[in-house]
Amino acid sequence: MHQIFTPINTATKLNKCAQLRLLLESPQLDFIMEAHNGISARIVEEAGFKGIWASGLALSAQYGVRDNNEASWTQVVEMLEFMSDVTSIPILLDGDTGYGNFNNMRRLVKKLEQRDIAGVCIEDKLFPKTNSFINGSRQALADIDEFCGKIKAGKDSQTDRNFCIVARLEALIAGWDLSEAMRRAEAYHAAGANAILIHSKSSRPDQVLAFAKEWGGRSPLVIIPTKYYSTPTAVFRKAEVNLVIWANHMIRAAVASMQAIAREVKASETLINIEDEVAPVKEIFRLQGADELIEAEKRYFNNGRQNTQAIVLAASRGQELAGLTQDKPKVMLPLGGKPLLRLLVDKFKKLAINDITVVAGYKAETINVPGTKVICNPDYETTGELASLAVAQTSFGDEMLVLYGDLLFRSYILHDLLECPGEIVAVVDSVANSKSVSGSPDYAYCSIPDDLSLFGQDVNLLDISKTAQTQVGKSSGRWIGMLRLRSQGRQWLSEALNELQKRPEFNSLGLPELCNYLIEQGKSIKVLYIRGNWLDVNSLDDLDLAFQLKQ
Ligand code: SPV
Ligand code: MG
Repeated sequence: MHQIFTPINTATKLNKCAQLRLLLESPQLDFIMEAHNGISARIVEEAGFKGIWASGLALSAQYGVRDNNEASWTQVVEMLEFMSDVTSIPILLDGDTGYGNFNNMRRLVKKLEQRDIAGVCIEDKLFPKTNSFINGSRQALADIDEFCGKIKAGKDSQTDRNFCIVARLEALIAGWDLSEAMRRAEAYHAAGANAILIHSKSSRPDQVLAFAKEWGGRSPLVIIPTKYYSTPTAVFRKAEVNLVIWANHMIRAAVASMQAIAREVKASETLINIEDEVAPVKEIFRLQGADELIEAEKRYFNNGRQNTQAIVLAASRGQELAGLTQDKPKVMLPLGGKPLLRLLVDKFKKLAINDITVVAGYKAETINVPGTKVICNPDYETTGELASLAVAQTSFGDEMLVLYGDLLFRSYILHDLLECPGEIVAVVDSVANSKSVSGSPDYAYCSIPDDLSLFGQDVNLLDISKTAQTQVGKSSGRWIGMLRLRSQGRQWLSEALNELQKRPEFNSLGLPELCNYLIEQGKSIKVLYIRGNWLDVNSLDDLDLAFQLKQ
C-alpha cells in the first residue's frame, strides 16, 4: 500500500502543492475537473471541486488550435497564471510530453512553481504529441529511460517538496498490453513520480481496472474516464483509484452552449429567445470579482471621488430672470450654447464625480442633461432647499457634495474642496463681502478671517446669516452655496434632516439653517476660503458675467 501523506494540520491552510499531494495520496477517491481559462477555473472551484485539471485538449481548444502542441508552452503557462490567480485550489497541468527533453522539463517545473501551479502530468509519448483519442494506436511511445530521466529532472528542479509529477501511461492507448504498462509504471514510480495515470480509450473500464488490480496501490493511481464514462463511480472506488479527472467537460459544455446560442440569435435576429438561457451580465461581473474593485476604489482611488455623489438643488424657477424662465428652470438657461447645469456637470465629470443627482421642481420635465439623475420635489413652490434635499435622502451616497444649481465657478474650487480635510467643508468667498452682489447672499462667520498669506488655514464655520453684521461679529465672507460631506459628515446631515423635518417651519428652511443646526449640535464644519472666481446666477447681469467664468 502506498504511503499516506503526512497528517493534515487543520489549523494551517495547506499550500496548493500540498493540497494536490493530499488529493493524490489520501486513500479516498477524489475528483478534479477540467478548466481552460480564468472564468472556468473559478466556476470549477465554486462548484466545490478540490482541484483543477488544466487540460491540454481544452487549453488548445479555447485558443482555437489543435491538441498537437500548436499553442506554445509559454502560451499555456500564461493562461495557467490567470487560472491560478483567481482560484485557491490546486491546478494539475496536463503538460503533454513536458514540451521537449529533460531540460525543457526542468524549466517547465520552475515556471509552473513560479505561478503556483501544484503539479504537472507528463505522458510517455513524443513531442509534438497528438491527443490520445486521435489515432492513438499509431502513436509512438517514449523511450522508458529517456522518460524516467525527464521525471527525475523534474523532481530535482522543484523547490516545493510537495510539487507533484504525475506519470501518464500511454501504453494501452498505443495498443500495448498490460505487461508493458506495468513495466513502464514500475520504472516511472522508481524514477520518483508521485502518481501513475493509467489512460485508456476503451469504452469499458476493464483495462484500467485490470491495471489497478495489478498495480495494487504501489503509488497513487489516477484515471480519466472520458471514454468509459458510463462506469458507476463506485467501481472506481472499489478499485482503490485515488483521483478521477473529468478531463474536458467544461470546454464541451461551453461549446455546446455557445453553438446553440449563436445559431438561435443568427436565425431569429433577436435576443428575446435567449436572454433567459444565458448567464446574466451581473453573474459575469460577480465571477470577475467586480464588487471587490468597487470596495478597493473606495479605499485607494481618487481620494474617494468615485464614491462622491453630487446633489444639485435646482427646483426654483429663478424669479429675477422671469423673462427667460417661462418654459425652463434657471439651471437650463443656455450659456454659450450649453445649459448652466451642463456646465456644472462637465466640471464634476472632469474630476471623476459621475454620480450626479439633480433635485428639480419648476419645469422639471425640461431638465435633460446627460449623466444626471433627476428627482422631483413636487412641492417646490411651497417648500425650500431642505425639503428638496430631503426628497433625495433615500438615494444619498456615502460621500456628497451639496450645491445650488445656479453656481458657476472655476474648476480649481471644486478640486481644492475635494482635497480639503474635514467631515463637512463649506466654501466661503472672503472677498465677496466687499462687492455688491445680486440675490440674497449668505454671509459666513468663521473662527479666523482669511489670511491671504496662508494656504490651507484650519478654519471653522460659526454661523451663516442673511445679514453682514450679527452678534457673532463681522462676517468673514460669503458662503457660495457649496458643501462637501465625507462619510461621517453625511451621516450628521442625514440625522439633522430627520430632526429638522419634525419642526413646523421645516418647509421654509434652507441649507444655511441646516449648517447652523449642525454647528449648534457641536458638529464641526470646516471652511475653505476662496477669493472670487465664482458666481450664482440671479440676474441678466450675472449671466453676462457668467459667460466669462464658463470655462
Ligand atoms: C486532456 O485533457 O488534454 C487529456 C486527456 O490529455 S485526454 O484528452 O483524455 O487524452
Ligand atoms: Mg492532454
